[in-house]
Amino acid sequence: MSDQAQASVVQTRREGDVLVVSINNPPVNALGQAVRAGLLAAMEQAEADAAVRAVLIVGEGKAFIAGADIREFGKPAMPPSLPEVLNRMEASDKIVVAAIHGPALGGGLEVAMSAHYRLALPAAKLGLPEVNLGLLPGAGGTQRAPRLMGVAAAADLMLTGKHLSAKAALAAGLVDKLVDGKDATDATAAGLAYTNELLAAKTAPRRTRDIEIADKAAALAALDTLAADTAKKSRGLFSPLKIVECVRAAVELPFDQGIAKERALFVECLNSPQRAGLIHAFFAERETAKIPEAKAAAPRHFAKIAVIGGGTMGAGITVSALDAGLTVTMIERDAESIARGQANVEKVYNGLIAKGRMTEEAKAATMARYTPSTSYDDIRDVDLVIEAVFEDLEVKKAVFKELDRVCKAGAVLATNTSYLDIDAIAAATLRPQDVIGLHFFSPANIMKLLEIVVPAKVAPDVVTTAFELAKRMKKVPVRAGVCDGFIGNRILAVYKQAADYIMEDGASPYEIDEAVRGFGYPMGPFQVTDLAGGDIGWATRKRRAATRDPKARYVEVADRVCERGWFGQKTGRGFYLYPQGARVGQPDPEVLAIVDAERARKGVTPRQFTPDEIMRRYMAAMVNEGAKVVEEGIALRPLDVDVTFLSGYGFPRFRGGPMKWADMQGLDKVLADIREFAKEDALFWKPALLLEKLVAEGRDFESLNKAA
Ligand code: 3H9
Repeated sequence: MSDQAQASVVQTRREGDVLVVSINNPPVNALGQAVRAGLLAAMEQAEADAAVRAVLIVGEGKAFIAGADIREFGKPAMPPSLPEVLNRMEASDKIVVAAIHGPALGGGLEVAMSAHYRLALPAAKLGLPEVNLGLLPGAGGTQRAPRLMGVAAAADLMLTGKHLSAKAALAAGLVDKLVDGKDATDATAAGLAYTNELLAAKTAPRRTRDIEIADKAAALAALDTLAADTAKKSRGLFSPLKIVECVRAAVELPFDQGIAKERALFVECLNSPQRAGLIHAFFAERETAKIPEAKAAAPRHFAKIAVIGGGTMGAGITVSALDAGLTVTMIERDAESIARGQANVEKVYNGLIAKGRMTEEAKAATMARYTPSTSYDDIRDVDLVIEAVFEDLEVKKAVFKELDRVCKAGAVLATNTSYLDIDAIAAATLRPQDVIGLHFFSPANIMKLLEIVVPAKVAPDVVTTAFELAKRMKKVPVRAGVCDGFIGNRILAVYKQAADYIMEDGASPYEIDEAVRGFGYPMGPFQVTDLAGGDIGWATRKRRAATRDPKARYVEVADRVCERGWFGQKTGRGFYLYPQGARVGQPDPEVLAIVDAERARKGVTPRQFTPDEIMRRYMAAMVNEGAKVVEEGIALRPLDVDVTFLSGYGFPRFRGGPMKWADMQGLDKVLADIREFAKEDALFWKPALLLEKLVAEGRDFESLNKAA
């Protein structure tokens, strides 16, 4: 970085006795090397100038400072380090004040805690969210936060990664003063006034490092409990326990030794594969909104929408839309169904009221934007329609014919199908350019993923409208092409099949679920089947039976289970037993007997699988189909596959997604596995051409993310 670039990201100017240091590194003032160097230079300048009596630190633009520059992690360290800059800042004999008007996160809050005094504007957000990136606060945050706000509150801030409002930060002792104002200019003015007040009162520097932690014995005992709790809750995550260790060091050790301990543990986190996975997930989730249509077409205006269908899905979508501030008309076929639809919507809000997370008044205000109807004529003026009726092509086509008849020109017509041919649905209208897929995941008001499925004839501004809707609903959108199952369900069908093969070849469903949980999933595939209802997959298998390749291996265990009426949790048994409505299932010897009988019928001699062998197959199937989905353009980039699985299928976030996982294993290793498995079943384990090509060229999936 040149001196000029440094000069431009950190600017200094004199205002009377105060050196105003403003950070101007869009978009979020991340603490890249040039900013760190600029801050250090500013402190040197202040110290060298006898006329400067105080330093005021402010951020330009929307943020104060959003933290370290995450893009630098994993690359060689570039001095000066942030801890070095901040120790220098804290040690200064001139008083240092931070004025915070926006996000002060991670390293950004660490800057503020190293200043001697802090003030906040109402829009400030303060937090130490490093844990979400597989890290811990590594620039003194683990040592300074407990001194400023107490051990328990600081540990909670670091373990949850939550953001505190300005008011909450004041109450917690993180800031000294709250002032009115909205932007960087107001922060500078308020910061100058406060600094001048401090100077007038001859206030001395007040260093966070010098604060004594109260009642150390009680704090240490609480930390023992917290460590045990964290070990239980953080399921396989590396950094949470390291955070607790750092907080313990803050209590037990002198400040400088605590900082040394923090540094050592920070570097361990930095070097962990979890950090790479989590940071990949952070950027990938922001990349999926970058789509080819975005450059060409602004979204269409929408405020009024219609949801067709008031079942679980329709009601969940309605709640999402209402929560996004939209006006919703729900259509059902008769009075009874629409009453049920409305009840489904109200049930969600009543649940929130029962938990104290919503008031009756807020519910009434929200429901005022909801209109139930049994007539399509009531949606003549809506801007956007989402159809969520029974999953049947003919039923959906009939709905779209109706929509074509009544909706105004330019209305966006979306279907929530999870696998049907959207081109065929679009062809049922005279306006295929307005028809798109919006695949929500159940429960639609909670699940983050939204697959935006782009049929052949759709207009670009309908695609951007769908992305805008996702943003308004706070969903994670992924652009997908049309095929059976789109990105997620198509890949799921394949690795589920791999799980079935492993089961028939010798592992029990319980061993497979355990291996998958051991990998970091909250549940294994057979538990998921039981939760979703075995009848759903059964219906899909029957639908596909006619087109199934007769040479393809087909495992009938799930069909045998369904034939007995064992559809999972809702029927009290499925692959597991759920006595008296239990949520957690117990292994069922009768299911094992079905598995044995199927093996015997097929002449399979069962063999042992270690958890590692199970996961090698499970993941190889997932990655291979993921590569095919990218190769065919169904997903724009490998990262779109990653985000689909992270946001919609419970894939462990710390592994970054299946494609990132494959990159970290080495694509050559994954391909070698597939080739080995292909010796048993060449039809199922056919390597994706894209995978073969990348391996031949010595490239990884990430190279495709970068090139896109
Ligand atoms: C840390 O601080 C470690 C230290 O303890 C120790 C150091 C030794 N770096 O989210 P948005 C980009 S770890 C680089 O869409 P919003 C982002 O990718 C850090 N880039 O906006 C996007 O780029 P693009 C701890 C960053 O308004 C653009 O900025 N801090 C960083 O919805 C806009 O972001 C965190 O974990 C970064 N740190 O939300 C905070 N942050 O336009 C992470 C953002 O090219 N950041 N970008 O797609 C956030 O939570 C949100 O970005 C924030 C703004 C709330 C700030």
